Amino acid sequence: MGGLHRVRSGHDVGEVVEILERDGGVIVEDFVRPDTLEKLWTDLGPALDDRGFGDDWYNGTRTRRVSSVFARTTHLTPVVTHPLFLDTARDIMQRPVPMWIGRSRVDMTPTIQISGTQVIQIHPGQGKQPLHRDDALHLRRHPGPTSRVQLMLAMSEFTAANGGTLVIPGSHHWDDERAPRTSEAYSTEMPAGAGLIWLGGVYHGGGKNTADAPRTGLTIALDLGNLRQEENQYLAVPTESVLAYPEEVRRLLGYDRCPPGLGWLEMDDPYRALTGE
Ligand SMILES: O=C(O)CCC(=O)C(=O)O
Ligand SMILES: [Fe+2]
Repeated sequence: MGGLHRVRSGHDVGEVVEILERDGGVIVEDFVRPDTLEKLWTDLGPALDDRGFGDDWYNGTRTRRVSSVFARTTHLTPVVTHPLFLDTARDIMQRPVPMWIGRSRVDMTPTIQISGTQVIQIHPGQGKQPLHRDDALHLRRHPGPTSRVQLMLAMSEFTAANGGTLVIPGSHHWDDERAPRTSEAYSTEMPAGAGLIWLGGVYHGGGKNTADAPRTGLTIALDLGNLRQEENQYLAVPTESVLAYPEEVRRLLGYDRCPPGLGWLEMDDPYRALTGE
């Protein structure tokens, strides 16, 4: 299998779901408009400049990482609600789960939620990150149902030389015994404003930067609503920042209930407490 398939923003959601389920990833060439990207740079760039390099081999010692992204900018709605990200994630993860409650046979459809957010800036001299599956955070077994769909928005151009994300297409189909090899991985090459979407079971990792300028990506992970959020969004994003977003995004940030009954407050929808209704 070659590198990942490339589509444009208006591509049919159902077809992109098929591509994701088959290959584990896809590249959307024109994921955000230039003005959105510019606003994201204005809000997030200074925080990156102030941030020191990481201090461990996994997160990178020539890599700057800034989290709590929804607290730092109000311009993520077109990113997180992009149909080829959110609608495909809903389609892939919000599959009804049948159960008996007494003598009633009912289907429960889980919610999805924003889990981890980060701006990742890989500087020249950073070596490649070990290939890994991000759904390992939830100790998922493979192959199995997808519990994560993730976005990497290119805030700058991604190339093979500057650390474009390494991806092994189709590796979400592998079992837990098969080890990933770098020789099987493809570098994600995409212009600024493009997006890589991949499933949590796909082996991937940050690439090695042998170029002369940093590579900057913004990642947002959507997880099944019955799993713990990777990043603690309740503490990361102050209430006033949550309220700067529309209802759909507020619910994705965790102010929602996952059927049949996770996340309630006083046995009610936590969204009501957020908005003071
Ligand atoms: O920076 C990248 O391209 C990927 C980073 C990554 O996969 C991670 O930190 O989990
Ligand atoms: Fe990762």
